[in-house]
Amino acid sequence: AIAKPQATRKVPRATNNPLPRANDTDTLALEILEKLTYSLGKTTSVARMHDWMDATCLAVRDRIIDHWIASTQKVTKEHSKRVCYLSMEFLIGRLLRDAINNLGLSEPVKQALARYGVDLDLVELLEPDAALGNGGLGRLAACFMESMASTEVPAFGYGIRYVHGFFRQEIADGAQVELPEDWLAHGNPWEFERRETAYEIGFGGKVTMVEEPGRPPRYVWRPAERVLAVAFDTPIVGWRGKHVNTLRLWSAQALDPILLDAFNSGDHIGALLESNRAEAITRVLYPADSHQAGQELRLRQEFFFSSASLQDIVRRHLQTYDSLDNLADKVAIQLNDTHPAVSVAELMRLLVDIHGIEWDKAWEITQATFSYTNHTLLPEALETWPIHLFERLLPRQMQIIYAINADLIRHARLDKGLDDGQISAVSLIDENNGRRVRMGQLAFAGSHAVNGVSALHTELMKETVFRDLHRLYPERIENKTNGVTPRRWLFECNPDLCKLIEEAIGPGFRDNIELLAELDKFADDASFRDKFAAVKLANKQRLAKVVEERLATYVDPKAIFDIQVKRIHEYKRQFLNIIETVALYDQIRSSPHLDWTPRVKVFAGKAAPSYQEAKQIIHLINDVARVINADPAVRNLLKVVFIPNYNVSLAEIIMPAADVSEQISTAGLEASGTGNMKFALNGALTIGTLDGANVEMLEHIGADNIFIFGLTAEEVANARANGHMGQPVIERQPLLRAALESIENGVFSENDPGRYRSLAGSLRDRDWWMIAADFQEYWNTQRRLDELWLDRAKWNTMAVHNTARMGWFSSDRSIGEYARDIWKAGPKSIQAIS
Ligand code: F58
Repeated sequence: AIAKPQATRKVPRATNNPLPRANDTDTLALEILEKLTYSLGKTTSVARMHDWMDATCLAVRDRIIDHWIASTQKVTKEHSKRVCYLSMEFLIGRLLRDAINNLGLSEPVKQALARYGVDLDLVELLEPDAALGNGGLGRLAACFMESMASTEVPAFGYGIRYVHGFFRQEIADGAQVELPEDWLAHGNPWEFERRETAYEIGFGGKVTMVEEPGRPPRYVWRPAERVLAVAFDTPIVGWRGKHVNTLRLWSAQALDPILLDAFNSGDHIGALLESNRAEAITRVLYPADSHQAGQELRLRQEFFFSSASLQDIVRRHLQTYDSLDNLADKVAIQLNDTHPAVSVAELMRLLVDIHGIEWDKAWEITQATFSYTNHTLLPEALETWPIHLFERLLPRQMQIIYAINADLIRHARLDKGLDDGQISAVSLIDENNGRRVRMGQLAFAGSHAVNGVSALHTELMKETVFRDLHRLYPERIENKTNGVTPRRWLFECNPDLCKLIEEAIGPGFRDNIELLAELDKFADDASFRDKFAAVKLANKQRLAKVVEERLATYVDPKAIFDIQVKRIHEYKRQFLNIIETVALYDQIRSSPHLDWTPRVKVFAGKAAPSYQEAKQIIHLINDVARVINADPAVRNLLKVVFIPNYNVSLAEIIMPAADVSEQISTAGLEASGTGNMKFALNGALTIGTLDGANVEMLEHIGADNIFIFGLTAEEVANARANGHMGQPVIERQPLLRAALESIENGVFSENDPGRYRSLAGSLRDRDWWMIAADFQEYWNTQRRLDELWLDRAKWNTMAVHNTARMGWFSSDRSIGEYARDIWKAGPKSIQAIS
C-alpha cells in the first residue's frame, strides 16, 4: 500500500503568474499522482511504465511552464531582441532527464517515483529519442537551443515537426537495414499544438503585375496550391530554470482536410488526395548525408518551414511595433546552413509585395536581419536547385532572386571592377551546370554576417567556396567555433565524474564551465587520478553491458576502449580505422609472443541509404568483427564491435566510456566536429588529424595531451593537385599492403570474396581520401597509445588535463560569441563572454 503524499497547495489566483512550487519529494509525488489520475485516467494499480513516464513528463512540464510564462513576460516587457534560429533539423534526443536536471529536480523526482515503486532510470529509458536530424548540424542546433536558454538569450528555434525522424538502423548479416522511425507513436508529452498559429504556404501558380492609379506597380503571387503550416511548441528550459525558450516546429495540413465534392460523389480516396499531398511535406526527415538531396519534396520542405517562420516573425513583430522598419533591431535570424536560404527571397517578398516597403529599404532590413552559418565545404554537398524547378514551385521568389542578383553583379562590376570569371563565381545563378540557383551565394548575399564553425574551416571558406564573395565583402565572414552543452554532455551523461570534480574543485563549474580549468592541478595527484580512472572504468562497464545485451559479445572493460562514432562517410575515414584494425590483427597473430595492449574497437553510425560506399564500410566493419571476435588466437587482445542504431541516447552512454576518441577525417574536410569535444570533455584522449575543431582542441589541451597525425589540409590539397596515387605508397608499406590484400581477397567475406575489391581498389588508384597516404603515421600513433597505456599514471594525468581544458568548448561560449558579434542580442553579461 502506498501512502498518499501530503502536500499543501495555495489556492490558485485568477492570473497565471507562476505559482511558487515546492521542490520537495512530497509535492512532486502528489503532482505525478495527479497527472496519472486526471491527465491519463489511470490508477497506480493499473499504470504501466509508459503511464509513469507520461505522468512524470507532464508534472515536470508544469514546472517548465511556470518558468516559460515568466520568461515570455519578461522578454515582452523589456522589448528584448529575439534570436530566431532557423534549422531544418533539431536532433534533440530525450528531454526528460535534461528538464529534470536543469530544474534541479533529479533527487526529488527520483524519490517521488520510488514511493510508487517506480525507478526513474527505467522511466527515462521509455522516452523516445526525438531524432529530427541527421548528425552534427542537427545536434548543434539542439545544443544551441539549450545554451540560449541557459545563457538567457531570448530565442525561438524554428524547424519541421517530422512525423518520422531519422531512420532506425539494424544490421542483418553485417549490412545496414533501414527501418522507419516512429517517435510520435505514443504521443509527445512535451509539445503544445497551436492550432491558432497557422499560416498559408503557397506553391506554384502565377505572378502578375498590378497597377493601380497613384501607386507604384506591385507584384501579386497567386499560388496554384496552398497548404497550412500549424505550430507545435516545445519549451526548452535552461540551466537552473532561469529562462525558457520555445522550439516551434511546423506541421503541414491541408486547408480542406476532405474534398467534400469528391467524397459525396463516391470518390473516397480522391477526397483525401489533397490532404495526403499536404501532409507529405512534413512526413519524413531526409536521411541525407553530405550529398544534396535534389528532389522537389526537399525544396517544398525548405520553403514550407522558411515561409511559415518568417510569416510568424513578421506577424509577431507587428503585434508590438507599427512598422517593419525596425525589424533588424528586434530580431536576428540565423540560417543554419543553406536549407532555409530561400528565406532571403521570401522575406523580401513579404516586405516589398505584402507590406509595401520600397526595394532598397527592404534589402537593407533583410541583410541586417539575417546571418548564415556554413557547415561544409564538400562540393557535392553545396545546395543548388535547377532554375526550372525553382521557378515552377516558387515563381515570385525566383524573380526576386534575379533582382537581387542583378544588384549584386552591378555592384561587383561597377564598384569593385570584378572580371567575368569572378562575376560568374559570385553570381546567385550557376550557368555552368544547366542553370541552377546557388543557395550558398543567396544566403551569403542576404546576410550581414557569415560564419564558419571552426578556425580552419572559416579560413578555408575564404579561400574556396566563397573566395570571390569574400573579396567583394571582406568583413562578412567570421569564425564561430562550435561547442557542446556541458549539461547534457557532462552533467547528465557522467554524474559520477561530476561528483568527483565537485569534491576536488567545488560546485562552481556547474555555473561556469571554464572553472573546470581548476582541475588541472589535480592531474598530478595520484589519489585523484585513481578516482578519475575508477569512474572511467565504471562507465566502460556500463557500455560493456550494453554491448553484451545488444550484440551478445563480451568486451573487457580493462582493455583500451577505442571509439569512433559518427555518420559513416568516406571523408571521416572509418575505413582507415578498420584497415588499421586488420593490420593489428595480422600482427598479433604473427607475433603472439609480443606484449600487445588489449583493445576494443567500437564503431557506430548510420550511412545514408543511397550511399553505397558508406554501406560497404559498415558491412566491412561487421565482417571484420565477426572474424576477429571468433578467432581464439587474439582473444582478449582485440575485439571489434559495431553497435547498431547510433543516436543521441546511445551517445550519452558511449562518450563517458571512451579511452581513445577517433577524429581522423581527411584534413580540410570536417568543418568542425562536435563528437571530438564530447569525448575529450569526458576524459578520452584524441587521436586525430589537424582538421576542424581538432586544431583548437590541440591549442587548448596542449600538444602533450593529444595525438595528432597525418597530412595537413594544405598538404592534402597539394597531394591531390600533384596527382597523388595510393599504389606506390602501398608498395612501400608491408602492413598496409597485407591488410588491404586480405580485405580484397575475401578473408573477411568468404561467402562473397570479391565484395570489397572495388572499395580496396579505390586506395590503389587516386586514394582521394588520403587513407594510404596517412596510414603509416596513423599506425605509429596508435602504437604510441598502446605504449602509453602501460604507464597508467601518465595516461590518467593526460585524461584529467583533457577534461580540465575543455571548458572553452561549451556551447555557452559559442552562443556568447554569436550574441556579441552577430546578433547583438541577449544579456550584456553574455555578450561580454570572451
Ligand atoms: C556537420 N554537418 C559537419 N550536415 O560535418 C561537422 O563537421 C560540424 O561539426 C557540424 O555540422 C556542426 O557544425 C552536418 O551534420 C548534415 O547533417 C547535413 C544535413 C542535411 C543534408 C546535408 C548534410
